[in-house]
Amino acid sequence: MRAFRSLLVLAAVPAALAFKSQDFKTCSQSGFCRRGRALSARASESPSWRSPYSVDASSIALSSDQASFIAAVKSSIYPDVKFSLDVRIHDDGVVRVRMDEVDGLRKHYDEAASWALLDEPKVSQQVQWKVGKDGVSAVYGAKKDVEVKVAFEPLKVTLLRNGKEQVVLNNRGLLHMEHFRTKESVAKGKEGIAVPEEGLDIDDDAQVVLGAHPRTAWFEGEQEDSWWEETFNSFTDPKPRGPESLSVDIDFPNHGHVYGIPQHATRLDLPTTTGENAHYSDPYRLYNADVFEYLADSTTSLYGSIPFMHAHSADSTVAIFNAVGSDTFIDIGHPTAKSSTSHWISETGILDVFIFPGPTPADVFAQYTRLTGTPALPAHWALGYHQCRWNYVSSDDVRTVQKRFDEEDIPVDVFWLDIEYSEEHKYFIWDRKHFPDPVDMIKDVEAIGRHMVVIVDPHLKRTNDYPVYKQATELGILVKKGDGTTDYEGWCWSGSSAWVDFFNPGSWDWWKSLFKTESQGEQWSWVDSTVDTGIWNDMNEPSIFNGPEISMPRENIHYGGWEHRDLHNINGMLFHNLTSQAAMARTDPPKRPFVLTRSFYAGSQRFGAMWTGDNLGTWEHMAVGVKMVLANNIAGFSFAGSDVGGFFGNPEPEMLVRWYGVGIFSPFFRAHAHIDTKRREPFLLDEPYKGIVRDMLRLRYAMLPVWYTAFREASVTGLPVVRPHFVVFPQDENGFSLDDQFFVGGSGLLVKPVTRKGATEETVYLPAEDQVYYDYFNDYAYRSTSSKGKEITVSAELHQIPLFIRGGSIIPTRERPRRSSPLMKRDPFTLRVALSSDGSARGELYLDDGETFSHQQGQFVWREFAAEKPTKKSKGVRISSRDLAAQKPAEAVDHVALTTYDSSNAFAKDIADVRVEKIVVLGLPAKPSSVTIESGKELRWTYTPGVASSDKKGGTASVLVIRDPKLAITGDWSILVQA
Ligand code: NBV
Repeated sequence: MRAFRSLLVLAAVPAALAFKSQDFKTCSQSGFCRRGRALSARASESPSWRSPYSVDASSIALSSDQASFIAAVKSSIYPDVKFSLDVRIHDDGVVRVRMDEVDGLRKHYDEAASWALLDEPKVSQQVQWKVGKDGVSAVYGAKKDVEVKVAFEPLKVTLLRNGKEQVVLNNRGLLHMEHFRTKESVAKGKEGIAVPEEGLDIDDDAQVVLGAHPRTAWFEGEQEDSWWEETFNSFTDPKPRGPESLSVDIDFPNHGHVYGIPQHATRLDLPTTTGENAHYSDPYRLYNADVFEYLADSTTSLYGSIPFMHAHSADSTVAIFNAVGSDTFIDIGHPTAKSSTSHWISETGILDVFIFPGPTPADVFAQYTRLTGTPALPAHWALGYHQCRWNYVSSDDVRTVQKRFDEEDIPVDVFWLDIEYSEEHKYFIWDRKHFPDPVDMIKDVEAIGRHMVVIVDPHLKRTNDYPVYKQATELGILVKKGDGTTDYEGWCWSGSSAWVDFFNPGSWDWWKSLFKTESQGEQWSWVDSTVDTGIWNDMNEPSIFNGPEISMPRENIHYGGWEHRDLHNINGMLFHNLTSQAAMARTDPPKRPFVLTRSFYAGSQRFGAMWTGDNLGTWEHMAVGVKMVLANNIAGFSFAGSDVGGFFGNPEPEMLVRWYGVGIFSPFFRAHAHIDTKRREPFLLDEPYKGIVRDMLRLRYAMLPVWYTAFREASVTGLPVVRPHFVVFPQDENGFSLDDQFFVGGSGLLVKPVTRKGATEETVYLPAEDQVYYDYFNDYAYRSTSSKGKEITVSAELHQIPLFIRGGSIIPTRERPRRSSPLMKRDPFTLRVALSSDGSARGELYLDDGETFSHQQGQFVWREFAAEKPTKKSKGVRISSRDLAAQKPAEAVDHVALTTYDSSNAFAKDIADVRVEKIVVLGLPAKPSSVTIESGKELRWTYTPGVASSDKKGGTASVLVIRDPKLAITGDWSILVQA
């Protein structure tokens, strides 16, 4: 009945079911992209092509501290149009290059960075620009090895390290900012330029070369291609402002790999879109879109956009962030195996590019997240398992599902409600027939520390009996049609709908007040929810069934008079941002909010989690989901996952089991399914599948300390929670294209989830280093060598996941099976000490209350475990625990640099009785003669010697198990193993 109801809604939606990838533009169907690519084609066909843009040397104005400069830029093509250039170097060496049109007919959208950035970065006081004859340059960096050069003619910005070019802007002369013009001036031919019959060309002196039969044409192409209007399918975009696109080439000489620019369903090491052997014919597109049944291998745009790209080689990592919020296409090429090119074509906006000098991946993460923010430290429970479905249809349904999990002893932390909880898709308003007791239902779920997440979509049903819509209308905060005054109306789940303009500050406090769980008097608020209810933001691209490309008409008007086209890619982030603030504003002091978003932009990592949208239940989607999560992680947004099981379709048990194997190693771990699919909660599986999934879930829960510790690190340093090989081993060329195996934080855990049907074995690449890698489950020790790394083949039957501990790591786990993560709060720890080839190891553990911000006031525990040889020649080991927080208080937690740390803070005291119950030492070279704690007291232990393989290249490691050493997890201690 419920499914039927939603199908009725679907049936009422004209185009809803038809949306397929052909409903989205390719480059050749998009005027500005055609113009951008045509420019690039003309440039590459003409050997004498030179950029028409140059800096007017006489206009250079250094700031009083000489740390930045502005200059006038002109184009030889349009001598009457003026541009300004602003170049500055931040404290941490990041270079920002801005160029805008001056005194134009209108303003280009220049606010993208202000939404993405945490705050205005500080300009370095150490840098001094030198103005020369041909350009301006600055040398900086601790070793004075970085140089930025801004060449005057043509305009070119180059970042060099040790004299070597790393990033070059306008290297190929594709920079072009279409100036604003009027139809009239164009009609009069006033702004035309003369071009020869054989096409436009520019000689070495940046002069337009006139052919024998000149005729008027445009730098943008010989015709006015989609300048004033553009039709796609049945939609016509009136483009009232005319052409205003922006093209810029950004090249990375000396870097053979580029990564990033999520979200695309493709490989991590981005394949080419240009050049003779281009892998894809269409550029990567960034235009947030709800693509129905998206392809598992494509450059088409998806739900979110992060215009941030890494370029990598064995000796350097650099990156760029192109702060633009409009539709953007990106061509990628590798003119040689060791260099990369990129060409960015955006519909609107100013040039605002940040260049990150690296030189390592870790440096780039620090530089990028200093700018756009580190991922928020999630609530601890949010790292548990999330059970979702479109839809759990009633309170009873929710209660039954929860009961079944408990009966089968399957751990779960969160139950989700999709859109059918609401009355007529008026979000916040419960369908009382099926959910008569929402608060009681939520409280039942919360009883053992579990949580509910409820969906709140951005489309508001246009009916005055919906207080949210009514108030938004009265406040005048809805997105307007192209006329700038009439509220825009579109079609979505709720039928005829309107959208709040979150760019309007007038909407912010109102939106926050809606989520208050106490009555707000006149003002409507969500009293039928709890302060711990998590929120799910879907459809925020925005998805609009009857809109162009299933979204909002580009000519719609937002606050400040900006067109939707200017800020389309930022729109979803604002909804997420405000919802996350609203969730936080429910209590004082606030709790950490949990808000999941489908649409995102650079900076979204500050507001919660994302998922990869409506994937299909296919092996290809399972595999590409891993790559997409990695791509998001290296783009600053770590809290990412894909729908386990696949959203569409009915996965067979083998596929579902493998998908759980992927899910338990995703930062965000949620199973979800379309309304038309069969129920597939893990308790419904037959044996052996059910048992395997239960074991996998228990493994996830056992490893929560590792995940939480990784999230702490991400929230402070910006290092991703899941890390591909190039991040961990930036010099190991064999790993640069690897995207089906990865490391979990800095823990030393290396995993390769199995995503192939019928697999019984997997090959795993062990990085080029002299190191031992231990199989997590059977302690087999594989040795890798520094010269070339090693490919190993391991058993990967359905119940197995290739998982290794890198020698030199200490892994803290909690091994008692529980029904939910809050029940583990006082559980003891196991430490797995995986000795490196030189007999040492280290690891970290971070703990706090998992739900408030008290950690920012020093309420937390951050420990370091170390294993070292007591003496150089010893075959034994000393294992110790020390207080990392006391050593590095300033680096301990996000957002505040603590000056001191009090190890007897209330949180630490509260868990003072939490013990280490077991220590497992892998790879000890000899049987111990004694195992004692400092006081000399002998501990209980057993030792199983290692067994060398016949080729002596590996073998099962020796295992020493120390039982119940009666040590506090918060305490300083050391254990001496003598051998
Ligand atoms: O709200 C219904 C679904 C949701 O289950 C899914 O996760 C979202 O990605 N939503 C999309 C809308 C309709 C999808 C066909």
